[in-house]
Amino acid sequence: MATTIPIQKASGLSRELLIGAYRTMYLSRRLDDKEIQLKRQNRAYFQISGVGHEAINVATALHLKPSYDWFFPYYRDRAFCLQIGMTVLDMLLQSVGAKNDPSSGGRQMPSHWSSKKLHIVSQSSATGTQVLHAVGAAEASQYFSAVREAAELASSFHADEVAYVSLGDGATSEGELWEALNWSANRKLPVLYVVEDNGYAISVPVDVQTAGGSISRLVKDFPNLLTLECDGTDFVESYETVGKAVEHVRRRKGPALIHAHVIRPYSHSLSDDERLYKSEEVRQEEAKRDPVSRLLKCLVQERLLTEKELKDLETRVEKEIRAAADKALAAEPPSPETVMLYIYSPTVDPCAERFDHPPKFHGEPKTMVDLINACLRDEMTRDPRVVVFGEDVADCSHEDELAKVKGKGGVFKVTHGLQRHFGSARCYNSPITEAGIVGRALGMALRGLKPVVEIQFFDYIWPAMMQIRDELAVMRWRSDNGFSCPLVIRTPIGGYLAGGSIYHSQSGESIFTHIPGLRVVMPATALDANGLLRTAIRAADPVLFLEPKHLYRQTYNRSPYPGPDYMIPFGKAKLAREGSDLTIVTYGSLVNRSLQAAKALAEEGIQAEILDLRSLNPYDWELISASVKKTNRVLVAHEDTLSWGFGAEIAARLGDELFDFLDAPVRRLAAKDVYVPYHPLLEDAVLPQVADVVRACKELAAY
Ligand SMILES: Cc1ncc(C[n+]2csc(CCOP(=O)(O)OP(=O)(O)O)c2C)c(N)n1
Repeated sequence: MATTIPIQKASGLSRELLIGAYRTMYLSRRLDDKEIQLKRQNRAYFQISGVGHEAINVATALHLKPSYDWFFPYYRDRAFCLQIGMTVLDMLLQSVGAKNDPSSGGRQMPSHWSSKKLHIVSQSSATGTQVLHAVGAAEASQYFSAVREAAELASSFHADEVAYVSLGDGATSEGELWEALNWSANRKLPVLYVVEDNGYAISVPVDVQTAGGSISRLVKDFPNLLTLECDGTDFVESYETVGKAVEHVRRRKGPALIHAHVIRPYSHSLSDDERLYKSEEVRQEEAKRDPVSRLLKCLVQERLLTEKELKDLETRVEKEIRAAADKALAAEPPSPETVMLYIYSPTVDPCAERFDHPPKFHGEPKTMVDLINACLRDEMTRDPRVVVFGEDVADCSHEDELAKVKGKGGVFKVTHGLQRHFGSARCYNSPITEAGIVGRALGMALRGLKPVVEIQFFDYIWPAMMQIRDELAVMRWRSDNGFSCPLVIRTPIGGYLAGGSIYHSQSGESIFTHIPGLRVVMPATALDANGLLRTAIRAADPVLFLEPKHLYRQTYNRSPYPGPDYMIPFGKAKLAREGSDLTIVTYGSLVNRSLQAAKALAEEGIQAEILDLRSLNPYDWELISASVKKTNRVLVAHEDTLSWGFGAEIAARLGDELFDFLDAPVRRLAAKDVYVPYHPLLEDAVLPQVADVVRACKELAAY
């Protein structure tokens, strides 16, 4: 950037617009100062400022429409959110963590704004995750344009709407941005990216962060992406730049990225001291580019604002902030009893009776793959908002080839025929981007679509972990029930296939059952897979649907098609076998192994009762309790590794709540604490076998 700072020229913009913009910028600055004061007085608990970003913020907001476009701002976007319609009081209520903080009800740090009405989507603190949500929101827009019946059901859709997302220069290093740019450019999605480059990510300068020190230089050759660069401290230049970008996006020419050079004259947050890594010279250079004083200088020089008008404006701003601060400081704090509210939907309970719908069987027995596919077909037929995407899930991406081939439909063929039947808008392939699949699905779900996405193998879910743990599962809770993102992640899981080895055989469900806000289910039969998947799709919260791939095509777990309304409520285990001597609490691939073991045990006079949990979060404590009270001996058996596993949780609770009913210690049978190896002899040694179940039960019975 040039070191000499040109004076802004207000030509072409109305006086009203310029003074209005200045007012918001000044208000934003003074509000930051007020929050800093409150933090120093220990009346707020955190502060992060938008200082230095005000010009590009306000310029951008002036080109966008509240309650019409969609906004995914980051924590420096105070001036943006004020211009879009949030109030000073809204912001200060979050600073003090008030009960009536409209963004989060006292759950999130300040500067994590949310407004359902304005379409400001709740943000996390994770740098970069939000870009995928914006792409998903834009993908929803494209979907609504293509699938009219879905658009008719949308709560808000406009053919030229824009999804705005902003991020810092540091956040551009996150993989999510590259996944987002790749997909949004390829699909010409209506996303407006604004990179607010203040030269530092906490203490790391941009030339260390980014190859060549310029994000716009790196991305300028993305097809369909309009890349523009501006001095984001110059309001007029910013306003003109954003105007061009927004026009490109509204006209559906593709996404646009604005690289706006701004400053961060205050420390990163009040927990940081920038003097530790920025010299006095650097700080003085930055101060010269202060966007608020630059615009003021322009207004004064061009005689758009008299001294008196300026004084009035400043007085009104101070008054507004003081009045809001008084209210915020007097506001009621949140009550501790409410802390568990809105982890899940308060109105749709997937354990309720309405999700208990009997089967109407017809046809020959079908495999689990067939009945999952049948459920997807039924649900896509019932609701045009159900959309399926993932890696290889389509039959054939190139439609002109579709008639000439049989179609792929997933590496396990679970989604076979969906693209051919419902069209490429409703079932399509995604790049290999697990974070992208989940993050985009989240953005679509926010807009009322019901994505059912596939992660090709459970072993590869990990890039999506940030999206699952920090975004998907948390959205409803952190926005105090303002936003929700109900969707289904289907993924094949587990081993027993021989040859799957480390990267195609992993289990790991307990890592996900540990996440509040995420439902986790794992069927063991074709019928249960069909009924549970339907419940998952019709429920109102995110569901991780784990499909033991070893069970996909077994003959012993087949079932006739149960009809298009068959549903099994979550949290209801199945009594897979009745017995009186001990209880095996199990699920997934261990259900059939336990049944086989029970036959052998019966020959020795031991009657094992087997509970197939089916649903892991929530799980059926009632049935477990009833069974244990009857048999007084329990084995928890699962395919996942032993230590810190799902069985540990059940065993702990049994010890805690049913100790008096136990005649033996609770036993666990699980995989060894190691990875699944390639050679079948090694795999067998790691995963629990029928003989292991028999042995564990005999020991338990003999105790
Ligand atoms: C994924 C993630 N990693 C690390 C952090 C900690 N952190 C918070 S802000 C920040 C720097 C972000 O820099 P930049 O994107 O340039 O934005 P700026 O704060 O400079 O406006 C970091 C590393 C985080 N919040 N999220």
